[in-house]
Amino acid sequence: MAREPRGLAGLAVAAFAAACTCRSMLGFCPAHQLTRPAPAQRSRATALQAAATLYDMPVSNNGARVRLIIYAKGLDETGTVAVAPPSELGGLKSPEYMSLNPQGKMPLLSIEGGSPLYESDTIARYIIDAYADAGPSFVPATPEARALDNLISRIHDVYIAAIQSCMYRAVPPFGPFQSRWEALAEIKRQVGVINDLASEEGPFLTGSEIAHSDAALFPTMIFMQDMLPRFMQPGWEFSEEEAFGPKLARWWRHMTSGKVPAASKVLEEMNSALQKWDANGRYEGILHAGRRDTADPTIFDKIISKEIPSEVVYEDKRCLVFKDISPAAPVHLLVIPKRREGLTQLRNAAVEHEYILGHLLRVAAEQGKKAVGEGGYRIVINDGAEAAQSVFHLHVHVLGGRTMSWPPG
Ligand SMILES: N[C@@H](CCC(=O)N[C@@H](CS)C(=O)NCC(=O)O)C(=O)O
Repeated sequence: MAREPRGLAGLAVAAFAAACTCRSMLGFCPAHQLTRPAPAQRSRATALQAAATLYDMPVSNNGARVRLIIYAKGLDETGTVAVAPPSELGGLKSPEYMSLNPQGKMPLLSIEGGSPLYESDTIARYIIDAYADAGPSFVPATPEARALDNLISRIHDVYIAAIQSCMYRAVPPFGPFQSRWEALAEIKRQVGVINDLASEEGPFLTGSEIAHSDAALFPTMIFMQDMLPRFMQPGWEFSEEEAFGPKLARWWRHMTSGKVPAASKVLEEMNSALQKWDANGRYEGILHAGRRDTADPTIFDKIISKEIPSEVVYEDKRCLVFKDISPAAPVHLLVIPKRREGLTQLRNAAVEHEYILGHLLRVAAEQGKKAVGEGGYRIVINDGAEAAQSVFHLHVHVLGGRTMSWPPG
């Protein structure tokens, strides 16, 4: 049943809006930055007690999933559910917050007289259930549509939200992915999976009525429309139609048309927080977005694209191994990354290159063993012209088939 209005809407909204402007809103801050405000400054929204308080910040897509449902059901306007920043509880990693949500993440729903809830999926389902009579139900009408709703939400949670940090975090891992590029490609693939599943008729993902999966996916798509274009490069051109697929592009247009006021509100909240991320240089250091490999192409690009023929002995999605055209030993292979990612030289190596450096060495070892059998082989990486590096695209030499001297010349 919908709860009685408590008239706290103004306070709750004011607390949340004030939070939009504070520095801690500009990123997912470490706990020590989220200092507890003095009691006099604290919002009265929680003190005056709505039936529940959602602790969240505008930029949080996981929280926006719950906010969208709260807004569509009018629970904020009636003061039934207040929305407040985690700083009201001392910040995400404060003992008070952690005692309510041991994950130390947003969103958190504190329920008057009840146990706190965390994890956006659980909170969203609770709100849908507890306030079933307020506004749209968010529950599709048929078992098939409900199964589709659950499936889309789950794909979003397990395969997209889990790796979304590849779009905005400086360093890996991005969920199970060490490579930003591979994580981005996976996000794109999973968006395609959801596009294939989405209702043909629309305008929502499961049909004519808004459902939980719309609330789950929409905020993450706000991230995507803001962030994916930053990663544009040949072979990764961004357009809504191309990146989202035809059904999701049509759904996106509907959700952003103004015809779904709760979606418009979430869009505005998230976009204004994302603009601040941008203004604060969030993407400047991010590989493939603000920080790109702008060094000149080398002959290896043409070898990778097969414009120039080479004797390839091994290839996978990350690297190419081919015979050196002026061999310095009976066995002389070059192992190179297919994506240079700024690795013109080894000295540019950063945490985000660990996945490819490890991969190159493992493949070099495999190919070295294969080429020399029981004999020894030497791995060489020349860093800089003084060290005899001639092509400025990182490459690992595998040398063998003769006795080597030490030290190398
Ligand atoms: N699986 C969780 C994920 C929650 C999550 O990662 N929240 C982010 C904001 S969208 C957060 O609190 N990040 C801050 C941190 O991890 O310190 C959910 O769906 O609620």
